[in-house]
Amino acid sequence: RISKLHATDLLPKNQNGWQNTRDFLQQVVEILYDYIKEENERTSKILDFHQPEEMHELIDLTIPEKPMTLQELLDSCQQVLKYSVRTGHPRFFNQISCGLDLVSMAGEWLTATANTNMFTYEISPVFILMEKEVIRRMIDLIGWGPDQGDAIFTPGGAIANMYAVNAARHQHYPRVKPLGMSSVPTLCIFTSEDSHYSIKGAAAVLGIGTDCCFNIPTDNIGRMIPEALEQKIVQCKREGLQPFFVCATAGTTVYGAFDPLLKIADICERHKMWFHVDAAWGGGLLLSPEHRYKLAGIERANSVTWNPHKLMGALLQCSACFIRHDGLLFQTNQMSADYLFQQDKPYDVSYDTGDKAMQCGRHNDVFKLWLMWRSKGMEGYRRQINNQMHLAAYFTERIKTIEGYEVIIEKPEYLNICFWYVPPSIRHLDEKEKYARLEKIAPKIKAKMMERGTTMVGYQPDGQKPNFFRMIISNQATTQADLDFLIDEIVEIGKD
Ligand code: ABU
Repeated sequence: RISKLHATDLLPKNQNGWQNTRDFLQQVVEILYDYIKEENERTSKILDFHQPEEMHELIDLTIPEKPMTLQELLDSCQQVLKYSVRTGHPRFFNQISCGLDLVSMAGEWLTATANTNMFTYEISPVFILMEKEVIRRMIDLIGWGPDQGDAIFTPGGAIANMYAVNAARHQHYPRVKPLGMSSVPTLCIFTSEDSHYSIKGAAAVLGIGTDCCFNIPTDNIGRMIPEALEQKIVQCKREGLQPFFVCATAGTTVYGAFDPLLKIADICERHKMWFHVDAAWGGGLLLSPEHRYKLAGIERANSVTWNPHKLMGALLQCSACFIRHDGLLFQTNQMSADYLFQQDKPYDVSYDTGDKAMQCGRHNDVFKLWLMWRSKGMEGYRRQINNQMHLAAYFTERIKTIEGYEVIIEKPEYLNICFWYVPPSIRHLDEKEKYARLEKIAPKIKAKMMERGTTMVGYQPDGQKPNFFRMIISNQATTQADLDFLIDEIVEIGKD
């Protein structure tokens, strides 16, 4: 029946179209059910990889002149999912954000249906209050006082980091907002060489300049060296620059390292600088009483980035920037648009969050987090995160016992395990030759893995280190057997 119908046969165009609407949505949901079921079956493939030109042939992506039928739309939904990567598959280890939490997904469905904007209480009364509640809970976990802290949910951690740099600059140099950078001396900021590239990106966007974003060296497990930081700050001051911002990372992207927050906090205090912690990845550990010590000192931060779409497993996107000084987000970003933020509304307008944000329209990212968090409670998260830490330790120890595997960091601090796989044919080579050949091994194994569609794991080079795998264990569906599968698969593919 649906094959002859069009969108105009549905609500709201067709006021008698409730049955059609229900049938259509029911069928969409059936397609999603099938996808979810299949994604959770270990025998199903993670992806059906094709080169872009081939993919163009396989799937029609054109926008037509004439309306398509509902059946054609359903077929499109099916096709799109057929060629999508199953990021919730228990053997998907490719990204820091992976897994599909079904309660969070249900939250995202509701959010899409409610389809509202997070800039005013007027149009999002419940979600605004919910956001305040969740932000408060996260601030308590960071460890700020009851009267401290505010936050804004942002489109990803890179933007959250940019909010932090901007707030810091406004706190130190408020004249930049009206007058621009010509009103201040040359500013500079600091972050570790293993930190996320978005700090440099923020320097570029905010007019500080990438050359004035200094990368501080890290130790042998990827943590910023505090003495090197202080030396660089002193040198910059001597050269006439104005250091004002330090980013410490809690959970670096490649090695999962935690910078020494307490020592960095001391340096920032001594030099009267803003102390930011990029805990986009590591922030979730605050939910584990056993592992939160790795973030000791975060309570001294002036700002924190924390992405619940990473370790906490909220659906993409769910990121937030926390600022300890309440009111600063408003002061930094407020533009007072009269058409949205009228001051004579019939409620307390401090509940209108829009003027805290750089963006105007803002997606509701809190509902899926709130619903999921309620489904687990604090206890559920503690179990989930401790289990992932246990799996990471298992994986690390296991590969150390298998010929050909070489770990890069003997005892990783977190859920990133970086390693080489050295195939039998090059094991006998001297170190120099072996490392030269290794550059091509991880990409080759990964390409084969994608062709097989059985599992996925990322790789990258780092400085002098040739391409190595970066295993991420943040998918709550993953078990020990899935890790064993990956280990065997790499050995199997790596055979010459
Ligand atoms: N900050 C995004 C990290 C993406 C990834 O490494 O999976």
